[in-house]
Amino acid sequence: MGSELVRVGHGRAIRSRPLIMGIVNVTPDSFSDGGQFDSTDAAIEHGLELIEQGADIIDVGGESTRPGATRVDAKAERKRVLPVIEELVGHGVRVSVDTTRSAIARAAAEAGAEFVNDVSGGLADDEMYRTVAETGVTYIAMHWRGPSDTMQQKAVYKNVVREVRSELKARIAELLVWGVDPAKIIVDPGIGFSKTSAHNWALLGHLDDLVTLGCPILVGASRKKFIGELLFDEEANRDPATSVISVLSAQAGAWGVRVHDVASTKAALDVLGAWNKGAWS
Ligand code: PMM
Repeated sequence: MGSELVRVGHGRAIRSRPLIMGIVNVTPDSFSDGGQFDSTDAAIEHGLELIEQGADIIDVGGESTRPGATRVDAKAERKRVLPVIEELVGHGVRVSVDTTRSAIARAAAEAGAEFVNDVSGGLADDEMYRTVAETGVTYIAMHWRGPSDTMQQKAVYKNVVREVRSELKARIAELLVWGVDPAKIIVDPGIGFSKTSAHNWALLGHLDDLVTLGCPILVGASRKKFIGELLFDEEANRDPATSVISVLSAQAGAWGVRVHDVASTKAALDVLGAWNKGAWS
């Protein structure tokens, strides 16, 4: 599952560069693309454009998970994501479906999606792990403590890194009980989900602690509010800041980064690759 391994200090091995997962939100209310790609054709076009720019995987989502967002019904979610997945798969694109619903995950897998990206880590749907085991998809379990409308009330930790690590470890253990192939489990700290800015930075600064869980790590920090808070702005400069986070995530051993601005992420990671090559040649 992935790119070449390279040597880093202290004998640790990381990938030469993490995979780039480009985001296609097929939602009219997405906080990050303003609903620009809310039609099927526009979403497909955007996905293909992100591939041109260097994305390795396209993550297709039909439900906004921004803090405070209310749920879209399953029928509407399916109608948004399936035609986009089918078309992208038809173009040979590696597709991930961003869903918490097992029925959507199953339909996406049957349409050729390689990954199920579940922001609830399986906690929102009792049938999710069975579906993952039966379909054989690669599963991304994100750290989650509850639905978007109330999640920020659960941003309470004594030691956020330790607690997120142990809650992810419990997800991995349960997936294994369901017979999911350990090589097909990826975990994600869930930046911004039941986390304050301080929690997000603590998790990013200790990503290497999560790497010791033994599963590939995906990082989804792109354009999130905590970056705007750091920079004292609402929108400007979040993309370059995201690229720096992607580079530092790569250095810490991340398997993948989930981003909106694929072109600048690719440029930043190419620089990192050349830098590392130069340092070790
Ligand atoms: N963040 C969002 C949606 N899906 N999936 C994973 N695995 N990790 C994330 O951090 C994540 C996600 C919310 O961000 P968006 O609305 O900009 O896509």
